[in-house]
Amino acid sequence: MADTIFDKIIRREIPADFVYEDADLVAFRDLHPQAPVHVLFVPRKPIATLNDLTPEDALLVGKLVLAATAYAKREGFAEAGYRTVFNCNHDGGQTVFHVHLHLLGGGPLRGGFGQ
Ligand code: DGP
Repeated sequence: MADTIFDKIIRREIPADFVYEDADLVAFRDLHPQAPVHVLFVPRKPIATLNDLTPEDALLVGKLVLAATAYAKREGFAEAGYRTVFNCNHDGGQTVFHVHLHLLGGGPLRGGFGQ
């Protein structure tokens, strides 16, 4: 897979505002936040899109989700609520081709389904 901006961030070659990291993933604030809190949860493993996941990535995807929910709880907005999003490819609005989970919260969010 081609190197992306997120690989450079993971390798600390370009700066980012990290909020969490462990052996499997990193989390840092989105450069263009769409909510009061907008954090990206990114596996260290370079997987381009959701379409490239394999069954062996199932645990990794679970860890991304759990890291995001743990962060929302730590930051105190889990009960109020939040949104998690994986964009996939062009029609899904994906711009960085290294799988990542968006966590948006910290206040009421517009544009949800059914609104
Ligand atoms: P997506 O559209 O789902 O591929 O989301 C990519 C997000 O990555 C987008 O919300 C903006 C963010 N982003 C792009 N470049 C950088 C960067 O250099 N640093 C940080 N912190 N975020 C970035």
